Amino acid sequence: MKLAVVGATGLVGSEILKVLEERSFEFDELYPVASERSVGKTIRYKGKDYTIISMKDAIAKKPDIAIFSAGGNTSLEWAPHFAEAGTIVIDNSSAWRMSPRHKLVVPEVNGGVLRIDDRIIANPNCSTIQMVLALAPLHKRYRIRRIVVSTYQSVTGTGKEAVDQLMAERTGEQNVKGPYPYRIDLNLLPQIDVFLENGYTKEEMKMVNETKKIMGDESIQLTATCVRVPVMGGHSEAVNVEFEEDYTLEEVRRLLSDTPGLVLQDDPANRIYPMPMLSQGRDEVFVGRLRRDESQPNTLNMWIVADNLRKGAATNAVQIAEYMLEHSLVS
Ligand code: 2RA
Repeated sequence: MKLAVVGATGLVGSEILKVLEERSFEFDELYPVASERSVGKTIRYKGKDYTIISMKDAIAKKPDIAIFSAGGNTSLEWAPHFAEAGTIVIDNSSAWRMSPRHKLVVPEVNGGVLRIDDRIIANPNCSTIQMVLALAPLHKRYRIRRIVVSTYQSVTGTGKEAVDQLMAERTGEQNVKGPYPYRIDLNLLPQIDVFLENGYTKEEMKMVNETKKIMGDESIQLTATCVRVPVMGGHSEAVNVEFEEDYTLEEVRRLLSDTPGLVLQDDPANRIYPMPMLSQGRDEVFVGRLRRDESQPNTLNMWIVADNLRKGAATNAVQIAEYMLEHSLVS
């Protein structure tokens, strides 16, 4: 099995390599791919140096699977060339997520949609992944009518330059230049990605549209407010979810506890609840602060936290690759 990692030197690309190593993902050849300026440099994997190669060289090697984390434009330009060579592309960008011809997958939720002829598979947005993993078992049992979500998203979601901006501001540097238009330390930004005509940001509409596609239910109503906060360990989300049917908190706890990949951290009396610093470096999605919304029937409040670089990106992408291999979908 030949594996390419495209964008191997980026924040998510590096996490993909870390996850592959931790999960002892088996392959015969590993091709790290990055921009021309990185070609010829090396990355270290399991104590061995691997030379970074160009896109063209990687395509020529006809990898079985290529995990992309190189941005939407790069994916739009190069993923089809890998696919034509027979490679299964698992792409972390938003380029293919809402394409009707491409699958958008969280393996534990809708892995069953994957087929042997899938060539470009989209990895959902990090803030979507953690929410749908927690909501899928509840949707199956009670049918979701409407979701109201507010997110508190780590600077790692923007990338290395954002982390550098936060750290520089935190050490007292003045007039720090970085991807954010304002200071992020001791501040928060009610904007992630660009604003659209309807007043929402692209990030907020990703949550609306991707959730419906992954859950396979266009009837789910969803509104989102996505906020950037000066946090490192992961994304947090306050979710208010209205069901068609009523529920009991006891059954909700059991359904969540029984879901692979979910960890219930819900003992407020002892200050046990999910926090980004507890999720950093972990692959699970953490759920807590479960309580009935007493302002309207059949409605539940939840707090959902996950490392956006792990389950929100690298781990979910690797799990899609594992799913394809485990179900003999790699020809
Ligand atoms: C963010 N979800 O957090 C977006 C992209 N990673 O910035």
